[in-house]
Amino acid sequence: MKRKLSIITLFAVLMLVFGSSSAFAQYGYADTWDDAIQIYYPGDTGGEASSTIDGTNDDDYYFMNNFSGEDVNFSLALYSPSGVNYDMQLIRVDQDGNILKVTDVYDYGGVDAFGAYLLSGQGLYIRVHSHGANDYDSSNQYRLKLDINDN
Ligand SMILES: [Ca+2]
Ligand SMILES: [Ca+2]
Repeated sequence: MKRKLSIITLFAVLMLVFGSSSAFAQYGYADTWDDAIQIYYPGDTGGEASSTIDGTNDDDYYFMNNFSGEDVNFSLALYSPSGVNYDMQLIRVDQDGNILKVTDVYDYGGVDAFGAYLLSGQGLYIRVHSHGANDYDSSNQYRLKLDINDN
């Protein structure tokens, strides 16, 4: 377990180094795990976030924290701005930060949707990223919507 943690820490440090290099300096919002915007705590009924993707290397990380909650059935929907296509990657982790599962959400085009359970003791990173080389728009925001469904 210690070894896994240190690999993840190294990964985070590498992401920080890349995130702070000049090529990506203009991004600066939720670019790494450490900067993830938390959109869910146990007991929340839903959440929403919006921002821009400024380039093909710009990532925006969000986080659902269910470390102390009950199992929840959730739905995510990502609405890309008109004319561009963004996708979601989901990274499920345990309380020690170990990666349990990585899921690339199927690309439906301008609106992607995904539903699943987030078990008690788990967290979920949501990485919003561009689909293709020309899929970014620093002027118009995407919208990420989280719904918590009745179990
Ligand atoms: Ca970003
Ligand atoms: Ca998409």
